[in-house]
Amino acid sequence: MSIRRKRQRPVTSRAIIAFDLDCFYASVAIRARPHLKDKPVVIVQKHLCVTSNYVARSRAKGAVQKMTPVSHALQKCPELVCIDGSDLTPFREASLEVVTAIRAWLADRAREAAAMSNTKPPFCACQRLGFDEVFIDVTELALSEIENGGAPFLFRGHVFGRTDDDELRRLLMVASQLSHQLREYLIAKTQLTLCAGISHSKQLAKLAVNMNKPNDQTVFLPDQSAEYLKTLSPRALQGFGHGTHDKIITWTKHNGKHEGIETVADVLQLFGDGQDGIRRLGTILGNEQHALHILNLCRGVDHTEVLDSGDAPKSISAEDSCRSCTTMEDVSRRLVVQITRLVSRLRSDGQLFSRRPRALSVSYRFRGDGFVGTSRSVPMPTEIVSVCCSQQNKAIPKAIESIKKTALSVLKEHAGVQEGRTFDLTLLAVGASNFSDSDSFKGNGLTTDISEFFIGKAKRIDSGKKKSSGTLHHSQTPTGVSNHVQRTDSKERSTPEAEVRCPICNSKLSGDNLMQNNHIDKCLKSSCTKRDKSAGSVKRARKSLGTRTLDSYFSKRLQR
Ligand code: TTP
Ligand code: MG
Repeated sequence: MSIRRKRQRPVTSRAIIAFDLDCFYASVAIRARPHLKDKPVVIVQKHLCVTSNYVARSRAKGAVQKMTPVSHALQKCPELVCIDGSDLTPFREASLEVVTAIRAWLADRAREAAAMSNTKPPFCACQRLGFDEVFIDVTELALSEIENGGAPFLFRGHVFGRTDDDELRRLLMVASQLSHQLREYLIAKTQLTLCAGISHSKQLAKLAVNMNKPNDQTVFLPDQSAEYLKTLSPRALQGFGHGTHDKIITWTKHNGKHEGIETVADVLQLFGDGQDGIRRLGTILGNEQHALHILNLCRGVDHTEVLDSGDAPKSISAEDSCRSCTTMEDVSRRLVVQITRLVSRLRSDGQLFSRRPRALSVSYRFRGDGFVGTSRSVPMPTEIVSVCCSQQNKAIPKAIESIKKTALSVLKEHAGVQEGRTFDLTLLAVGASNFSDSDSFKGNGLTTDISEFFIGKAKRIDSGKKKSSGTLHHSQTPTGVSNHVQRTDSKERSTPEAEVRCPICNSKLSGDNLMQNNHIDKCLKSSCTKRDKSAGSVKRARKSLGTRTLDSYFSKRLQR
């Protein structure tokens, strides 16, 4: 099954909602500690404030920006409550909870619309980006509400810009009503607030989301969007990341141009002269298609579709951005910690989605590489199968060892990181992707419970959508190594985690505890009796997936 795409309507008459949860990590942390509701709170990772609640933002008057050192923030606002955010588990779970609730609401609404018009339920593609952003294409649903005559033609929330297109205006009015109702539902269900942007493209919806924060929504009418975009920094455009920015700056310096690229207008000034500009930018970026996409974005043209990505993440990774890593001993130690984290997450993922990864990526960055790291993909060692599919504890040390061996050989072969060589790494990461069903491994005792089987089945339909779409870009060379260079500043942030969880007993450990005390081996031998929290979290996630997922699975089957 491929990712469902809608091409019936021109891209200029779509209705897309972008959601972004408010101060996400802080909201999740405060939800678990209601007494902190009115206190200024920051979430801390490696001595940096990765986010803060809006009380802190207003009290510290802009001094507690994201990524501010905690010491600095505390100087400005001594009453700050600092919460350690190094364990990403609660944020990951909350993110799944939100997206599951969104899907359930959309499915209900689509069923109601279908019942009224006696047609097929309209499809709303729902794409999660990172932990706290979701795009939804509500075009079909809004149209069907208009046809059913139940939708009021009124904007909900703020309106920015203008349009002379009456059909689009009506569509966005209904989309803003849907967005408002869905936000109300999510706030009631999850106690997390969120902002929404509504427009005819992902780009404009995403820009609108940030216009009125927190807990509010904005419709962006597109007629004069090109003029508005010109005044923005190009970094405000999704797709214009550090890598693109750095390459253009290097090129301008090299070519004696001193204009800089402060605004989108500057980029158009340099490359906006038709085919020549596209070719020039294509040479700089190493890809003409990407150049065309960037220039289109600068002009407010964005035809990218909302791809229904399912709930399961496309890739899972663990990374360590370190000040300096210069010895093989340190590389090995850091790899074991990251791989243990990865294995721990793959184990929970296997329980939830009945799947296993087929590709292992090893990413690294040397001092002086700026924000750009290099990533190599190789086939995942097969030992991971027993960890993900049959959940065998005793397979964990073997899998960690085997992944470490593979990662070390990638580092040696492609980055020259080996004994006797001088190097200085500032990032080491391992990731898993290219997931496939674990069906063929059911014989290993994977699923015995009937409900687990059906949830696994429903999930497998989603992962099937992804596979055949070809969105997994592991183009492997005959040696099994892909050569793409990856930006490491993507919105799917895998923020460095100070601690690691034991994949067996799930207790929190420091990297040293894991290595020096050989915790995993000890835990295996003493068949650790600590409560398996990962089993608890899987249970909770299943509960929040609820019967609706199963219902929609069955109703889809009945329609076929
Ligand atoms: P954002 O959506 O950028 O920020 P936010 O949700 O905290 O605040 P806002 O109300 O402005 O949307 O990022 C989502 C989460 O990602 C954020 O809560 C913390 C985390 N994060 C990092 O880990 N590293 C970062 O550099 C940033 C910016 C965020
Ligand atoms: Mg947010």
